[in-house]
Amino acid sequence: MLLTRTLPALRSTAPAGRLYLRAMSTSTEPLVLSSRSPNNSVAILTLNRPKALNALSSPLFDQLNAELEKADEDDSVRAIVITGSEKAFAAGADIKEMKDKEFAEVYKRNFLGTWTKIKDIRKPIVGAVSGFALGGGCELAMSLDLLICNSRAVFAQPEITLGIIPGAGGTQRLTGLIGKARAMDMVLTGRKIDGKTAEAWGLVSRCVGDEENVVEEAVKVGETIASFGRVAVQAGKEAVNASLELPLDQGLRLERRLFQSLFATQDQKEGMGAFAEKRKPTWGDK
Ligand code: CO8
Repeated sequence: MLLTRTLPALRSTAPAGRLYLRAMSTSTEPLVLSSRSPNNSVAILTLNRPKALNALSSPLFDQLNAELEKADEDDSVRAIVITGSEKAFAAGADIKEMKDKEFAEVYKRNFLGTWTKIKDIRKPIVGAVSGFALGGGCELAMSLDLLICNSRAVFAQPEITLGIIPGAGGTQRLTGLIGKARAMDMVLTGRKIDGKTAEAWGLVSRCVGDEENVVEEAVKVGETIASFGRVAVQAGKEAVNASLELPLDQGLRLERRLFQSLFATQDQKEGMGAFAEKRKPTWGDK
């Protein structure tokens, strides 16, 4: 009886990627856990404030940024996965940290401004979302390159219920991804949507079923990306992200220049040569 009562509680705070983690979380552990995929090519960063449903406090975000920069500089890492627990990817910015702040202070200190650093990471980042991705949690997810969720995922921008609006992409990226009508619905009513709906609306790349482990799926995606040449992968990420910022003619010009510049790489010779010789390419990342 005791076991059946405690098991769901254990499940709900377990890291979504527990298969890959070296240790379970305790209060003395870092706010972001770092581990690797079995073949070492994918860095897995797990948000680790399970009791606060991974609320994104400033110290947590600072650690996340530091781990991302470390992974970006580490040549053995070719892709990054960010995940949370089964119950919560992240339930938003830390409301308790924010609630007494004043305009002048948050403006002068650019409160939460460091959230945009994630844009500077050159390696692809795959998000693995289970449970709540609310407010800043949904915005963090949307700032990643590719999102995998499960059917237990819940996405929402509930800021309106707190007397504020989204501040890190919940009106901008969200509208680009799901369109104005649905974005207005989510931003102005705080409507929650599940993983399947998020997939149907184009908020995530893939929604896996309950029987599948979302982190395993994300790592598989990361390992697929990791199996390709890093220069082309970086160029692909840069070109797709540029489409969010540039008018079409400029975006197409940038895409064409990046495409043409890849003919200066050994990997282009290797990739096309291997195809012609019917063999597997060996990427040199140059
Ligand atoms: N901040 C701080 N603590 C939180 C947060 C949060 N966002 N979410 C949950 N917690 C804490 C709870 O306070 C609680 O702590 P305690 O045990 O000490 O009381 C613990 O996590 C567990 O939460 P609940 O008991 O509420 O768990 P439930 O399963 O009953 O409910 C919910 C889960 C539905 C997720 C509920 O906790 C909830 O509604 N949370 C708040 C969600 C929310 O409103 N998020 C948006 C926050 S605002 C925001 O993200 C703005 C981002 C702007 C970024 C700008 C960058 C420039």
